[in-house]
Amino acid sequence: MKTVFNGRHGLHAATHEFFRGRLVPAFEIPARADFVLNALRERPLGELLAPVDHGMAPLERVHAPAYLRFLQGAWDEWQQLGGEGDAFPAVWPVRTLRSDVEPRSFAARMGLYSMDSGTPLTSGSWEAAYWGAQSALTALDQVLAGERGAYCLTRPPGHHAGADFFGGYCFVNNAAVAAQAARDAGLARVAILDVDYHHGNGTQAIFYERADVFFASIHGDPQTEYPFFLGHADEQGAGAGLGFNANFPLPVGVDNERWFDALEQALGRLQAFDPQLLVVSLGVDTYGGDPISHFKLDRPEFARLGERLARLGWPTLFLQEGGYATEAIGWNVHAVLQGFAQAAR
Ligand code: SP5
Ligand code: ZN
Repeated sequence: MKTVFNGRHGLHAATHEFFRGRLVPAFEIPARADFVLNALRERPLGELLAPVDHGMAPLERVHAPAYLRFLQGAWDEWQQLGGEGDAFPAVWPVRTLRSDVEPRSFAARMGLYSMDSGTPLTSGSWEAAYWGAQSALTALDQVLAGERGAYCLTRPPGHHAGADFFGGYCFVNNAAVAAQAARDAGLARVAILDVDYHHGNGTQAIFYERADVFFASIHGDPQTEYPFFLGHADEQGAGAGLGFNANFPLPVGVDNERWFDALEQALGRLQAFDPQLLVVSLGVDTYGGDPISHFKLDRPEFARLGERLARLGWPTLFLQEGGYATEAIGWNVHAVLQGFAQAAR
């Protein structure tokens, strides 16, 4: 299985994030991708490719042009404002406030276009995120050309980013960009399976009213886990999309058999949908040793996940999302991909 590697991921490098009233060392750091790359170099699963530039159009199919313009210029504006260190939002247009008027103030637009204060924006965030989406599109090209599977190694991740907001360490929704590009390439039905520990609120929202992209997610219960405000089991889609969204929230500390039960339920829904492509939002923060999450998967379970997905028989695009036990994520991701590659043969 080929890997498309976003060689510019390191341009997004936050030093700190807010946690319980203070700045703590950032969890979503460049070393994450380096550990995955090292594992793939030590025990190669296929060629390593660089991203091909597909331009802005595929991003604009998913994200609001005004939001993309904001992201592109944000660092310069922050500098002009005299911002020191990474940029954080401090005010949000909740409920009774207006979000239909884009203020001139940069501080206000940081809030308008974000969902949390836990996602530092740095000097190279836009460039890293742009090339991340290009990497996802390049990996999709491999699958569209007939490869059984492909993997996109990138950061920052994407699944929390909505059509017009960043958050949860995410800026551009790579899974949504790839799924939409697959639709635009002529595939009628695309399934997205999100196995990151956190609910993929951005991806869900982008496709919520659509019947052509099925979103299924297994994640920590939003009653207690980030992103808190989406990801409940009663969210089944709306309008034409009713019945094309399926959430499987699980309690903190859930055992692995119950996680795999939820996987079977999610896959049953996807099988009924009969997709022509499977996009996997591959977060490995479900790992027992993850510092911010509370599931217990380990190396054998990651291999089992890969094998199980291969047995579905669908062209499959893996996109890197979360996973914060930095030194373990390389081999955790490798286990999923190797499990897939061995069973896909
Ligand atoms: C893509 C992805 O996995 N995003 C996750 C965003 C989670 N943001 C909230 C982080 C809360 C940090 N909690 C620290 C707990 C330290 N014991
Ligand atoms: Zn996550």
